[in-house]
Amino acid sequence: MKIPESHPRYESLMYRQRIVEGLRKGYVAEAGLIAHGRGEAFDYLLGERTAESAYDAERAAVAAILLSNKPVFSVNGNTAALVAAEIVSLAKVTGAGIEVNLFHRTDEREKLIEEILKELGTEEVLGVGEGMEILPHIESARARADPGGIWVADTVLVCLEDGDRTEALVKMNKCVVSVDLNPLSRTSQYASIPVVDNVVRAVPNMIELAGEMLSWSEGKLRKTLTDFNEEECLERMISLMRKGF
Ligand code: PTJ
Repeated sequence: MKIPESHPRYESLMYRQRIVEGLRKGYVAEAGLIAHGRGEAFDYLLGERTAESAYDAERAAVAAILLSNKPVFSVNGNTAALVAAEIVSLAKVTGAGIEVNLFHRTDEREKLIEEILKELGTEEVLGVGEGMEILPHIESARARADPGGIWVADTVLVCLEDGDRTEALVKMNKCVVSVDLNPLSRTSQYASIPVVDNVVRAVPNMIELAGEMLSWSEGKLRKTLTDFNEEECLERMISLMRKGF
């Protein structure tokens, strides 16, 4: 479908179209359409822009990633459809690994997302095929963790997913950065750094922040991280949504 650029909701419709195309190509899950609609509703409540406290979380997330020995970014169907190129750029700037992790996992979807990430320049895409470790207390395919990736990572970026994996990863003493527009979701509630923002704004913001923060001293990065309080950040986001922007 061709969306006229003059349409007042052009951008939103374009992102919706990307999800639909991802479904047609076979790498977005059917449930990904429902998840996207839920995200759109939360984004309305934020005025479809990055709130100040979300930006603070994005800055803390970049500090955590830059301070990590082994950061890994997890990619699912919706994330691949919306921000594959941006995830690859952020991984390049920060030296992070990229791992495919799917809830509605099939070999075909996993391979298609691997191809997308490789075409964008990722040399090694983690999480694909056999030989994965299994995270404890998770019964879905989301439990898969690459023994050279998320399994041994100290910081993991997860976008648009439910909370059981975030909880398991935090219990394994990993720093979990989540990107989820719902501040009440289990993912946001359990994450070490909950970014309540649309992934299409959060990841580009983090690329820009990383460009600036790469030259920061370790002390300045540590201070940015310790100054961030996840509970306060979520309270601010919930209050913003209640009051209206
Ligand atoms: O590709 P798969 O098989 O791993 O499946 C991916 C989905 C998204 C289908 C799966 O993880 C899922 O069902 O997720 P949930 O439980 O619906 O959670 C998705 C969360 O992401 C919800 O809280 C949405 O509000 C939020 N969300 C949706 N779109 C965006 C978003 N958050 C940030 N940016 C968005 N664009």
